[in-house]
Amino acid sequence: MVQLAALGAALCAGLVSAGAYPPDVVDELAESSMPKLKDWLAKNPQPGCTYETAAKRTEWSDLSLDERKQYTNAVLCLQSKPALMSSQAPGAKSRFDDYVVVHIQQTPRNHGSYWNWDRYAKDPASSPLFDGSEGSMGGNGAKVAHQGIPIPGAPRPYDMIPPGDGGGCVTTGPFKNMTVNLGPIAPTLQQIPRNPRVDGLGSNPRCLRRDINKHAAAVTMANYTHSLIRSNSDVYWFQTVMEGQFPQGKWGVHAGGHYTVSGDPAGDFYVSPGDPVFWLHHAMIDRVWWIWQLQDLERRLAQVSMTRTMNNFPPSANGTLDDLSGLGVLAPDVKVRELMNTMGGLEGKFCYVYE
Ligand SMILES: *[C@@H]1O[C@H](CO)[C@@H](O)[C@H](O)[C@H]1NC(C)=O
Ligand SMILES: *[C@@H]1O[C@H](CO)[C@@H](O)[C@H](O)[C@H]1NC(C)=O
Ligand SMILES: *[C@@H]1O[C@H](CO)[C@@H](O)[C@H](O)[C@H]1NC(C)=O
Ligand SMILES: [Cu+2]
Repeated sequence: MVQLAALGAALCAGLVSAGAYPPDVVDELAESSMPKLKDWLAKNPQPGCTYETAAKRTEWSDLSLDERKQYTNAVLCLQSKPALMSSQAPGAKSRFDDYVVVHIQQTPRNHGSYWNWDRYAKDPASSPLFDGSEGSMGGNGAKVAHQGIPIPGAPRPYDMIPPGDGGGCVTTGPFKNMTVNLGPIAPTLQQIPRNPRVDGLGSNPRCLRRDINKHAAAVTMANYTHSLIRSNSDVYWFQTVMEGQFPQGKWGVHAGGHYTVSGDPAGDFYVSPGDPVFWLHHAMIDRVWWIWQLQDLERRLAQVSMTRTMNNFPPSANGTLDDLSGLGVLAPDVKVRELMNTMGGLEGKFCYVYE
């Protein structure tokens, strides 16, 4: 019903043609898991949040044109506000950049709308997300010759994602005039000017580049996401398969989504949030995690694994639910457990479902 209503709204806005995106297997799994969520809520009432009052996070192409423009205008607004972190990161020129700084600083140890990968996986460059229209998140980059994206540690032919048809500056859509300030740190394009600081936090103004890539998008089709959710009951394996098992030639849906955008900074492991579409990709990551939790909320709502450092380097203690997670000067530290419950975390400030 929810999907029908959303499709109806999009149809009335003249955005998508009837049946353009019928529910995929992951959407069906999410829909059929709602009774589990309602049962759990009945047994575990949450502070300040009920199924009826929960906000609904809506897929990009299910938003009306106006709603999409509100979203991209909000991003442009963040990009017009002064930075709070420019003393520690001279390259941070806006409030948007502040979030990129936090990600750069936290990469070695650890997001409204989302992007349902499957909808656009076959032809991402022509999709409502990247077609360059005013209702998109901006278009592909201009075509420039470049190599593909190397995947270190993967066997041939999975060691290189072939290039797409872009690679140059984005010239269409809401972010056509956007300036990228921070990074690069781990660029996947060769022509990116170097940052004046080794930590990537210096000022390095340049255009937003993309290389919308259908080869990477192919591993984000719904059957991959469905298998990820259904075949991994342990959070360690769920996380490991999601992030990719490169030595086995499996890119994973996480890397798949990042490299669907590619370019600069989206293709840069550290600086990727500097491309506004990062946030929609990571909202989908959150949605997939949420659907995974819904399969067994009693056990999965509060399951974490792995240590506090990436690949346990340098060696560190196991992460716990009481570890603090923060956004530097942007938000106070909170316990990880509060961030894992979308139905009442942070005393009910987190209260949302995905549709
Ligand atoms: C593009 O960016 C430049 C530099 O930030 C600015 O001066 C100009 O007004 C912008 N143009 C548009 C159409 O936003
Ligand atoms: C998903 O489907 C494609 C073909 O449509 C197939 O090549 C691929 O192996 C499938 N992936 C999984 C994880 O089932
Ligand atoms: C850390 O987690 C691993 C995997 O769950 C477990 O085997 C190990 O005993 C834990 N280490 C400590 C010190 O608790
Ligand atoms: Cu990511």
